[in-house]
Amino acid sequence: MTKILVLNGPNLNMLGMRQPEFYGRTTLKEVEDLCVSHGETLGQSVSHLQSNHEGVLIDAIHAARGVQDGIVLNAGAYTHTSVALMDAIASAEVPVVEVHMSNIHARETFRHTSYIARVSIGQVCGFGAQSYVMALDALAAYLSKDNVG
Ligand code: CA2
Repeated sequence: MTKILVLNGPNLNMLGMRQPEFYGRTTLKEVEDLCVSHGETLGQSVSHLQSNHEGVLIDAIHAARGVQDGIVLNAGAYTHTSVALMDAIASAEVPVVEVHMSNIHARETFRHTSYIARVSIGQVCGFGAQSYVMALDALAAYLSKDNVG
C-alpha cells in the first residue's frame, strides 16, 4: 500500500453548501470518502485533513516527510498567495499533485497564478470532485515510476 494524504485548505469545508456553480454539490465528506474508496482500488491508503489555517497546513506537509508517499493538495485561496506553503512543499520531499474543483484558469486573473504549481509534479483542475480521483491516478502512475515524459 502506498500512503497518500489528501489535504484541503481554507473554506473547502463549505463544499456542497454554497456556490454550486463553481464547486458543485458534493460535500467535503463525500470528496474524502471518494478519495478513500478510489485509493483502495489503486492500492493506496488515503488519509485526509482539512484546515482553514495556513500554519496547520504547513505542519501537515512537514509531518508528511518520510511518512506519506504522496500528497493531493487543494490549497484553496492559499494557492494564489502562499510562499510559505510553497516553501513547505519544496522542503518536504514528498510528491504533490495540486488539485482544484474549478478551472482556475477560466476564472479571475488572480486565480491564474499558483505558487503550488511551482513545486508540484502536476495540476488537475476543473473537474469538480473528479479532479481528486484524477490526482490519485496521477500519483499512482508517478509512484509506479511510470512517470517519464
Ligand atoms: O476550485 C478550487 O478548488 C479552489 O481551490 C477553491 C478555492 C478558491 O479560492 C480557489 O481559487 C480554487 C475556494 C474554496 C471555497 O470553497 C467554497 C465552497 C462552497 C462555498 C463557499 C466556498
